[in-house]
Amino acid sequence: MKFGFRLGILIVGIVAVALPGMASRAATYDLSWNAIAGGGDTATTGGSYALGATIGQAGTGSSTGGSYSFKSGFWQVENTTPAEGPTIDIDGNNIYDALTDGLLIIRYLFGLSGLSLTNGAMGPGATRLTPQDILLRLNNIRPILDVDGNGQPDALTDGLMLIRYLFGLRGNSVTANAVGNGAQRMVPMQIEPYIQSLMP
Ligand SMILES: [Ca+2]
Ligand SMILES: [Ca+2]
Repeated sequence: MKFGFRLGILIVGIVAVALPGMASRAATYDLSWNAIAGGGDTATTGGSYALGATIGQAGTGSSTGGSYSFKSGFWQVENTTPAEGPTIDIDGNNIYDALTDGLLIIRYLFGLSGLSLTNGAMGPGATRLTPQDILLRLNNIRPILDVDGNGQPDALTDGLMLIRYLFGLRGNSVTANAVGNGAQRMVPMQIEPYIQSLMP
């Protein structure tokens, strides 16, 4: 009898526990992806909730050809990674700056690598974050660092002119005692447009 009483309590307990669970299952939300024809919205908000809906997504994705890419679909996000083109934005923050990009270039041309290359020289919002990323970037653009065009990127000529220009100096203040032997670009009116072309 005592056992039966306890069993009865146990069954009641299970039912009591089960009922709320059944109720919550009835209110379960279906957040699986659905796509039907006729409209779409990337975000409908209410309170702290946001709901996205879309249609006709059969052809979403990225298509590339050569240096061009095309993104299809409502929710395709533009790639904000800076272009890998030949610029002197070394840390990839879309800013050209003497004490970050310029310093990285000078250190690189002096042969530094690792933290000796990057310490204290990464700008706010940098997208190339590791010494390896920075070194790869510099290796990739090394030929354009030959500002005077003598065939050799060099710290105390090309690097110096680059960092001077990035500091805002112009004219002879950029080129003084910084043009290498055999230079193809020697005077400010040749050097300045060249450096400016590396800062699109
Ligand atoms: Ca930069
Ligand atoms: Ca040079």
